[in-house]
Amino acid sequence: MRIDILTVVPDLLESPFNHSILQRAKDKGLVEINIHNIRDYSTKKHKNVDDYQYGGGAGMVLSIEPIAACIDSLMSQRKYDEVIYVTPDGEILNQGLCNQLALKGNIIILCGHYKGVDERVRELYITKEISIGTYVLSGGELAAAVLVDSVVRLLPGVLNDETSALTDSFQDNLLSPPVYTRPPEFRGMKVPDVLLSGDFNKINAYREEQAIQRTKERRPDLLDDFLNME
Ligand code: 6GU
Repeated sequence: MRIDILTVVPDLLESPFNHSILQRAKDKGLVEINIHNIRDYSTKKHKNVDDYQYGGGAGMVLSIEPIAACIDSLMSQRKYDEVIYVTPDGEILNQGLCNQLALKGNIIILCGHYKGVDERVRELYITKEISIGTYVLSGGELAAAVLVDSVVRLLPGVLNDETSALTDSFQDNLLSPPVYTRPPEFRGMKVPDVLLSGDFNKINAYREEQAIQRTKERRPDLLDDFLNME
């Protein structure tokens, strides 16, 4: 998978992809992530990338020209499956959408800033608009980092244990059960006996029951979907 991210604050995307699972995915050649500074595509004297909005009102708007120049350049080099704009008025990201995006080859992600981008950018290039939740961030960069992380970890070969993404919270519409490691007892708090029993049928039954219990308590909205799936 190849991901090209367009931003006016490339520094914000310096670190998130250089550690842990994402770094390993890059090292293995499973994903290539390129950050593009929209400012590099400005033809203005002071490399401006934004302007006042027509009709008045507070806040600057990202101009279409430098964004178009950057996207046109990328599109002249290869075909893209999606051009995603991360924006608070997009479709809310969930595991199902992550799974779909993990099947794509090349994607562009455009990060908004200030009051957003000129509407014509959306009309001309954008194929999908994604929000990471019902709250406002200062810009799209942190949302893009969340999106990339949640998708890249699903690419085959990224996680060590191929089953481990399958047992993630949400993959079956259930939250994950509690987990424990050594020691078996800490300040009188014991690991549940069943997990030490070595009986895998019992352990699996315990985990499913705990997952359902947890989902019932914390996310009853998910449980309805789980029960409809069974
Ligand atoms: Cl994608 N962008 C911004 N600026 N705020 C958000 C968001 C995106 N998703 C949730 N809040």
